[in-house]
Amino acid sequence: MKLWKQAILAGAALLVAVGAASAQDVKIGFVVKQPEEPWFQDEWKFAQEAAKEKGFTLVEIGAEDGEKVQAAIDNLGAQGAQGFIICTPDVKLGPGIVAKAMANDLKLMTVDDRLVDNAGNPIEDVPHMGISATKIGETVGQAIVDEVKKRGWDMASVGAIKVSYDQLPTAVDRVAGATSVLEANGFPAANIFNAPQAKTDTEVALNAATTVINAHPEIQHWVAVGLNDEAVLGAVRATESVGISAANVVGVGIGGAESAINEFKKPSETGFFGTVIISPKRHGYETALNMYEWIANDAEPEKLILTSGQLATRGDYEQVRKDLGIE
Ligand code: FCA
Repeated sequence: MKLWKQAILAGAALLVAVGAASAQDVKIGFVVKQPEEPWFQDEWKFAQEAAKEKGFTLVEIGAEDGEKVQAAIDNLGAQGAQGFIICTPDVKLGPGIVAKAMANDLKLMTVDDRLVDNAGNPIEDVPHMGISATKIGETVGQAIVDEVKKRGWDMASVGAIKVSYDQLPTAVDRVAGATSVLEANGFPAANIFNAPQAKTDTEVALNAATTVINAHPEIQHWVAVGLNDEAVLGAVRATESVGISAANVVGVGIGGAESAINEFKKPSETGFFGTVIISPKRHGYETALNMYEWIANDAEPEKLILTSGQLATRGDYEQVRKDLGIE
């Protein structure tokens, strides 16, 4: 009887030990397309919080192109990781990423940008967390409409710079959401000018927007939309570079990370009127936690989670960030 008891106790201790060891053995990659962008740094920061809390290792990798993505996945496999989360530089790499993950026996989740297959349809098997792109775009559009009305501008004479990045579906949905609200509120479709960007950073957006502004010297009042804060900041910088004052510009971005905060902190108001703050905590912490649960406890993550956003301006962004738990 005594022996039995001892055996059971020893077995229980062993189980506990195995459990603890496996948390330490869990290694998860977090691969992002633009490591220099504050949004992605925030995602990493919150993902590391999950790692600390659960005791696993989180490997941060920046992968700006397809080759780097391939190398990152092989590298994670060689390091003995069990899974990774990725925001890919190009959603069309989808089938290749899925194949590489399988070859390396790695679980795969995506964040922000959803992989597409060869026909351009989302790869629904891969668990994904993205933003509610259309709805967030609509919030941008409404914020602009409200501010244009407040400033008493004649809607028919306002120009809109639409900084677009059409190879990324979430970007298309975001700007389409914004322009749909502009048009529904009497904004002439003919005054919405496309400023396509080949890369999603401020400098490229600035160049694209400058072309639009130079082509329309008749326009006195400008509004600007784009897929993220960097895109809208590019448009705002473009208006500044040709001497259009902040009072004549209403740009509303999406993100709410350091790029937007720095703008709000400037001593005087700029044309960057607001941003729809999205949650790097959910996209970083929660995806990492879900991946951990999948690896350690076989709990499969939901296939699709779409997160929401909240409008913030110079006056209230600190409070909004606090409310969202992303200080
Ligand atoms: C895309 C954009 C990022 C961020 C993210 C949620 O990846 O490029 O700036 O908005 O979606």
